[in-house]
Amino acid sequence: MSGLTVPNAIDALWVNVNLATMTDAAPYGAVEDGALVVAGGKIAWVGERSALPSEMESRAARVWDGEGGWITPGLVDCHTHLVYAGTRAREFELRLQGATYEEIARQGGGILSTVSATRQADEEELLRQSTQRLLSLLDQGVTTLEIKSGYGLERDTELRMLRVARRLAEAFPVTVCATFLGAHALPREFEGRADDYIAFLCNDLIPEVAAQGLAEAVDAFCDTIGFTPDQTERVFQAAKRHGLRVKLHAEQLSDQGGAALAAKYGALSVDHLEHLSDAGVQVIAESGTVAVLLPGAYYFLGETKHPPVASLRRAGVPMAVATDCNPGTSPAVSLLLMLNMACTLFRLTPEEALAGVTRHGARALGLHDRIGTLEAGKDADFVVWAISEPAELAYALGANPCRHVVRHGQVVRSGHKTRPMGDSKH
Ligand code: DI6
Ligand code: FE
Repeated sequence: MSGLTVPNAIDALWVNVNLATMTDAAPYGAVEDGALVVAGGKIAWVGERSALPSEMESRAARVWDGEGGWITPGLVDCHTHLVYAGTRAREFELRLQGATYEEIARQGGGILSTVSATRQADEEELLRQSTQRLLSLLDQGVTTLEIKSGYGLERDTELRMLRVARRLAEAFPVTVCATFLGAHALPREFEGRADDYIAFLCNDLIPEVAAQGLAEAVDAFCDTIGFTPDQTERVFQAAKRHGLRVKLHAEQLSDQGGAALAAKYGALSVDHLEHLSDAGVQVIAESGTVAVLLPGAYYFLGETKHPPVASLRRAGVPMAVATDCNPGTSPAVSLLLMLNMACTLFRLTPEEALAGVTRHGARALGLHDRIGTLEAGKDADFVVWAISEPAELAYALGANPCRHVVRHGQVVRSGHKTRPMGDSKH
């Protein structure tokens, strides 16, 4: 450890714990019997307990006992539509009676029914309903999430949704990346005039969102019931003009070549991808775009075609995993459950799934320099789990072994002191 500078003020030292650092070093970048040092909200040192510099230990204001569990980076949910009003339980019943998601959407239900409910909800009501979902994610170790607009489809409600996303970040210990998804569906007022709606987004709303600093990125739904690749491209061009990153709901229900289009615009991520072609895999592999897999939507819609995980893996495309938390296709408020589904439904390994909600999730938000792995210099965002091995996080169904959540060095949640799935070591 030559050349190591030890900060004068060490806020905390975590010991009696194993570390899944989630760096490239397989498996899990694991360090058994590790130590993690926090100073000024950052990770100051991480490694084997036996290699911990003695000054780090002597200067620590507080020593925390990890009780033999595991620390992972704080979880990143890189694709959510968490801010909305109402539910779509009735639509769920209709689908179980045989109606398809597309049929319901074409009859004016689906996304548009959430648009009606969200337009009617004032900012406080929207904040209240969204908070409930957020708390459930935070309880399971999420420290960063993305939130999209897209249930307003007109100025005031779109801006309101984005403001609520910002307010959630102020009210709770979580980092929020906000994404403008005005091109989610065509509002009734623009029926038959999709190009006019796209022009309104490009000329009016995207500039205003950018000027108010309400979003970091712009997303669109490029599909048969969404927008065409041409319309999507116009949205991307407007985003570029206003300094916003892009991402895309691509190849969810059909192959529109959306992923390749997004890659051309330097997209942070392309998301869903059930219908992604081999050519599409090659293009995103070359652009460094993250593939975001959303097993909740696949499961909830009863899809049978799954994303080309083997090809993505072979091509070295980073794969993230997220909840897609939304009222229509993935009413999911558990990122841990998505880990399990990514493994059982899409055949990711538990290690890939965990990388999908840490290292690659961070990359999908452009935050990989700050979060996503346990490395000195990164934000001290991490979770202490009551588990015997990291694969337990993907293995358990509906368990929550989260013992402590730490954000920017502070313990912001504690609980669940038992090993809910049993303990192989005792
Ligand atoms: N694809 C989805 O799965 C969500 N949006 C999208 O473009 C669904 C949104 C909804 O049905 O409310
Ligand atoms: Fe989505």
